[in-house]
Amino acid sequence: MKRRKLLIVVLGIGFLILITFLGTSLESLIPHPPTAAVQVEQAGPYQVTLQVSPNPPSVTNPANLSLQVVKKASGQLVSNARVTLSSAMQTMDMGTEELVAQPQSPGNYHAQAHFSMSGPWQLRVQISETGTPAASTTFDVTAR
Ligand SMILES: [Cu+2]
Repeated sequence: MKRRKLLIVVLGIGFLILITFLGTSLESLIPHPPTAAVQVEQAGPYQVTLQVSPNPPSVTNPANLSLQVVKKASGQLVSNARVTLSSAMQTMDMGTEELVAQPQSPGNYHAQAHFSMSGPWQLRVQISETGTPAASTTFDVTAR
């Protein structure tokens, strides 16, 4: 009787390990459809348009990220903001890459990010203007 209980416990633990393993490997096997090349998100008082080029970004080369920042209320281009980006893979901990986007033309900022593995990534964009609290939002970017 005691042996039987032990067997059940061992089988139970084995089953849990198997399920966890399957869950993890399935997550990396399931193809994620590419996200849109142009995406729009709201961040506090701002509206942020992200353009990823090429899309989907390739794992071998850095992708160009263009961001346009406008005031939600007025549609006015926001030119003197500090725009920082951080990218992290959604399905595993591969660390976080932090970047500062460089101003290009009024309201437009540019950065290059390397999505070094195929799958879903999350890109956090933070916008701060002097005298205004920083606002942030996230974009999903699927790399291939
Ligand atoms: Cu990864």
